[in-house]
Amino acid sequence: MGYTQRVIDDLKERYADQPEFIQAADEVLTSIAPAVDANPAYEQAALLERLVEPERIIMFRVPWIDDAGKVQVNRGYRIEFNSALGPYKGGLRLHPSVNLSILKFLGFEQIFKNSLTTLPIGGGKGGSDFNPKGRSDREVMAFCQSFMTELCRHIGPDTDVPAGDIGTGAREIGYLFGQYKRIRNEFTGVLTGKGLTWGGSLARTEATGFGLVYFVEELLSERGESFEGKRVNISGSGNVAIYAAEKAAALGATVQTMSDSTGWILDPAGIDLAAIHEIKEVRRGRLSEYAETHPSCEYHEGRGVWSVACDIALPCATQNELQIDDARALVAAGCAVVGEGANMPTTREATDYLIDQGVAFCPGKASNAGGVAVSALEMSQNSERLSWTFEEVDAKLKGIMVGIYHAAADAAAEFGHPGNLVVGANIAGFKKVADAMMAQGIV
Ligand code: NDP
Ligand code: 2IT
Repeated sequence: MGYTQRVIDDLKERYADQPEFIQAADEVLTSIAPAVDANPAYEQAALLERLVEPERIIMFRVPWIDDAGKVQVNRGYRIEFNSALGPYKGGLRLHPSVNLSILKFLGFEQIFKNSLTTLPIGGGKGGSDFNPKGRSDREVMAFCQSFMTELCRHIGPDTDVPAGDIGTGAREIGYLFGQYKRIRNEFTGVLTGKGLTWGGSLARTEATGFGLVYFVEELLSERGESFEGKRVNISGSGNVAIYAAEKAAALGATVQTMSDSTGWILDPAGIDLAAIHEIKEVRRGRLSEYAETHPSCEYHEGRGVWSVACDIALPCATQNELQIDDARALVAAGCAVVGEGANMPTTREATDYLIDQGVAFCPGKASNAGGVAVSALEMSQNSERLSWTFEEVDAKLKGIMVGIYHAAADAAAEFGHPGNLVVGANIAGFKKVADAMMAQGIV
């Protein structure tokens, strides 16, 4: 049995209770096996055994007081996974489903994603099982202050730089930043996704969604195609989904669907994105409100965006939301491209099926890297105490996404899987991290 397979088997036994982490690690390790087996020095240095083990996991209690005066207790986490390429970098997820398995999968993916950006950032992730939904601003602030009171001992602009993810947006980053500054007495770029008047980067809000569309646009242009006239189905209606929809529509596509955790909408005429912005970003409401004011739209409870025929599918909500039956329905209806905006939204079975059927599949660690890439640009701007224009940041973002597409496509071809961007992204991301870890000794 080869070295890579032994590490996978050991991991499956050791972390049998962490299915999402095993899913992510198994996919990466399986696809980098040819690159690993070509270099026996990796095994001597136990490179893979070190790669799959976080450098540090911080777990802590987060007590706070709700509006009724009751003490609430949540669990807080930060996974400092790998610092070979730079300070740990990655978002904070606030969602009741958060646990160690989900954060380890996200932190592990982040290592390779951040490597692909070409920018100097290591991989990390964190969050809490706190649910911001339905909480008042004061409750969210109380939670964020308590969370940061502990987290601030472990992070810093040259150590670990968190950002947003599901449930963590501009409001939460503001409260977290305020508390860090108060305790540490430092105004530094310790978080990204900050407000534009206090150190945030222009285009960070748009970056993940825009970046996803730039990545798919490059793939299409290699085939002599574009977004013009394409039917695009999107899942989710949060930060990533909204700006993916905006850019796809700007490039001439019709965005037909969006969803939230309650239901989904189909508007064949093209979704009115100003209305979505108002409902989801301003009022923090439900998508069902869209249907009330848009008679051309259908609203359905539950899940279902992948049952609608489309040319391009962009899953932008959460992990394992595009499953084998969805993949079969998409292929049967002629979908040619799946671009992941979320992290690991497609199950392994569905991914393999889509690739097998000739669908151009863009894995999230490549296609959603635009968010963290602009976060790294925010760090640069904070270090030089300057702000770049929207156009400057957007142009850099586009260049980075086009570069990631070609790095993944080239690595796929080099290792005998032309067109397989899963293999290509994993190998291209891995090689840089592996080189750095080998150079830095046994740490
Ligand atoms: P948001 O919290 O802004 O939006 C998440 C969206 O997905 C919401 O519409 C939410 O519905 C829906 N959703 C979340 N969880 C579930 C669930 N369990 N079932 C059904 N729907 C769900 O998060 P983001 O847009 O920031 O993140 C979306 C995805 O993109 C995540 O996988 C994240 O890790 C990934 N990502 C985010 C980046 C960023 O910069 N923000 C960068 C790269 C990847 P509802 O409104 O009902 O909560
Ligand atoms: O999954 C991700 O890449 C993010 N949530 C963004 C991380 C970041 O540091 O901007």
